[in-house]
Amino acid sequence: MAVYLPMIPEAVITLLACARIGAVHSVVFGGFSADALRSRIDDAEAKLVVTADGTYRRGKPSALKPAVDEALSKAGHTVQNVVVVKRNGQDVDWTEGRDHWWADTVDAASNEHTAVGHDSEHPLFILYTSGTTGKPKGILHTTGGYLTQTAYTHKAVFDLHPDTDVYWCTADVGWVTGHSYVTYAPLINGATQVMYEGTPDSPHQGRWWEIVEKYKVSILYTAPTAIRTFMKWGREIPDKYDLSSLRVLGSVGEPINPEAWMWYREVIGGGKAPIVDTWWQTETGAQMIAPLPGVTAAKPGSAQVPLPGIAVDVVDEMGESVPNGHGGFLVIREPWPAMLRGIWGDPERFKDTYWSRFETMYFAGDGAKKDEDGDVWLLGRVDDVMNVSGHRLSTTEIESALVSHPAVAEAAVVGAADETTGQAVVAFVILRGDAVDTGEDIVTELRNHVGKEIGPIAKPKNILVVPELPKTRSGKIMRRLLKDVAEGRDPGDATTLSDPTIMQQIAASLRK
Ligand code: 7RM
Repeated sequence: MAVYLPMIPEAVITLLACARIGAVHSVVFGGFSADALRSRIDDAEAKLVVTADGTYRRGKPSALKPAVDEALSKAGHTVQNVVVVKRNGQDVDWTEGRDHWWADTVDAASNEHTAVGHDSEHPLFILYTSGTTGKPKGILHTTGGYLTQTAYTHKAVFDLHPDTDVYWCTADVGWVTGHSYVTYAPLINGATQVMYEGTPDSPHQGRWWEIVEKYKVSILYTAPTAIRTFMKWGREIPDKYDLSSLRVLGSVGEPINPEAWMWYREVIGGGKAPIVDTWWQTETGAQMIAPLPGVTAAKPGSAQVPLPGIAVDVVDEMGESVPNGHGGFLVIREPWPAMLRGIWGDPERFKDTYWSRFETMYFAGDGAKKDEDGDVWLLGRVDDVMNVSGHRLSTTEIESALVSHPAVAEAAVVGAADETTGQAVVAFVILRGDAVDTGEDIVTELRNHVGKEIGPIAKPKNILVVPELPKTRSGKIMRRLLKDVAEGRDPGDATTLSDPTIMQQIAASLRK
């Protein structure tokens, strides 16, 4: 069953209703196109689509139903019914017999329903995630283990006290975080939670902090990209609100650089709320590496320790465990409850992607290092690891160095092919609003700054000042597109960007 909904309670209700009867759901993020929706409907052979007439974006109505109509306009699909939530009241086209209003369907149903019992390995959902090829992978999760690990980690990692906490995870239900930590875990644990449909800058840039103050949010779970955006907007904005209810702050989705970590802790957490940097993936289903608040002594920038029972390791090219102080590939040596059970309809790809790089180990696709204490530091996807003159350099490490300079708001680094050095470091930076772009001077200063922070080898060959960075709708920087620009190619497919015009903006600013 395909779900194409905005962040409204009906999204959570629909997922839980599926679980109750044993129907497999496949949520397609509301920002994805009609084509993306159709290919996911086809891949899973969905019979039903649940959608809404539309949603609101920055206070203005924004349609959803037309994309469903377009996706189903070409014959050959498996969909029999479409259920439509009336959300923004806009006009919709209607296919008699196929389309049904949510209110008509739900109001006519009985208030009583006995949950259908299932085997713990009964499929719960499929969620598509991008891989190294163009075709997204349908990650399959089942019921018992997935629910056990999401519920346990939610309670332990956020120190959840359901009777007193107000929990807010800002992830959209279209991503795995919105499945595990908005839909399933909080409801299993009886948490009181905030669900927010809007954007952080509408009607004003203090919106999130206004919500925290109003509902006395005590646990906030969000992504580093959001934190860096707030840093860019300035601390005057959160400083206007009473954030004293916050007691645990979570981070997920990408490495959090120490500067953003410190800002999150000081400005949002009042210098006292512990930060839990949680590493996990769509594939792992639930958190795998994270400090435990009140237990683990915090280290800004490190996800730190595997959760109890999780056998994480860092290995070298040969699959040998590396000693402390060394880097390599992140693997998981033993099965875990919420692990993916396969790629929908493609067992070969499942084996190739996760199980063929190292024998008997799950390969996560991430680079990592163990520090002298054995704590784990995530270094980004291994395809983001550069090799410059035989030196291994992490994009994340250089980005972090750039962002530690007061003039830089955000940075993305790519390794561009280079005749002499193999790869060369190319950095794209957004300057802070109050920093003046002095052209050459700032570039020289930033190169020297990286040289000082990491070493001369890490100095970017080129630093390009840009107005924005290309990001996916879940906030991950699309380095592939930046690599195209850095290597002088026309950037390829940019349709999964949250703002497809960004590549043109970058091109225009480089021409200047
Ligand atoms: C939950 C989620 C997974 C990829 C993963 C990493 C990166 C996620 C962290 C992180 C460093 C973190 N699922 N990633 N969390 N990197 N520190 N705390 O994001 O399937 O969409 O992405 O995200 O590269 O492999 S996901």
